[in-house]
Amino acid sequence: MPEDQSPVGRMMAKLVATKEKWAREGRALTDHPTGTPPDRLPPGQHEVKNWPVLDLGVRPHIDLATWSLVVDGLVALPLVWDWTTFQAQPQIDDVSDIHCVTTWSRFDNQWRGVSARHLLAQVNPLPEAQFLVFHAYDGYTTNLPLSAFDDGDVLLAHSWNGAPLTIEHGGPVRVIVPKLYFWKSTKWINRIEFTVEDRLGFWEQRGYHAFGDPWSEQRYG
Ligand SMILES: Nc1nc2c(c(=O)[nH]1)N[C@H]1C(S)=C(S)[C@@H](COP(=O)(O)O)O[C@H]1N2
Ligand SMILES: [Mo]
Repeated sequence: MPEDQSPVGRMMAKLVATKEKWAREGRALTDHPTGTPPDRLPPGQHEVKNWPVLDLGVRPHIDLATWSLVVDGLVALPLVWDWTTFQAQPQIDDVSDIHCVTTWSRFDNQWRGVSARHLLAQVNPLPEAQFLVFHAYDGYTTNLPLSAFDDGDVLLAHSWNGAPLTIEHGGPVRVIVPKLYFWKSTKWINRIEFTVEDRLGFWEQRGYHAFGDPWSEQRYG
């Protein structure tokens, strides 16, 4: 095809050349290194390499000798685990991404701990149990459907990237719910309560979404 030398033709050629250059350079794909599908980042999020700390400002120091996890409410077999009993449970490793409602995401976090499904098998939720409330040592609470907790990538994590979780990130044990915004991933967990109704947690009472799916941007409301 002969080159169109009209003003519009020259402008189009320049535009196409620019777009071709961008495509070669991977313009606007800078958040996605080679091998990372662009759809790994939910809408409105950007990738960070550090790990920001967000909480209510109270970071409880919990002695492992007195640490405990209570699981109660609508379950057939309520339990209390001390540290030794918690450590004696089967352990899983899972790698997942963090999506914080404040728009940062952090890829490839390596968690180790006790899976939610193992916990569910120990307590045997009653048929009327539809939701959970996590309670933490700092007074924080958050809610989610039992169906979201009953997932292969949900765990009670004590380690991150091969080292014990630091206090600021929720050690000795925090919940990890990778498919929901990170405010659902309760730090310093000490009680999991099974409920019939969806009882809103700390941020949910203050306007955050009851469910919090990052892929449909359920940030508020
Ligand atoms: N116990 C407790 N868990 C908590 C919070 C909190 O204040 N207390 N903040 C939540 C919020 S809003 C976020 S974004 C994440 C932050 O976790 P990080 O500090 O490890 O990044 O923890 C969540 N879990
Ligand atoms: Mo948050």
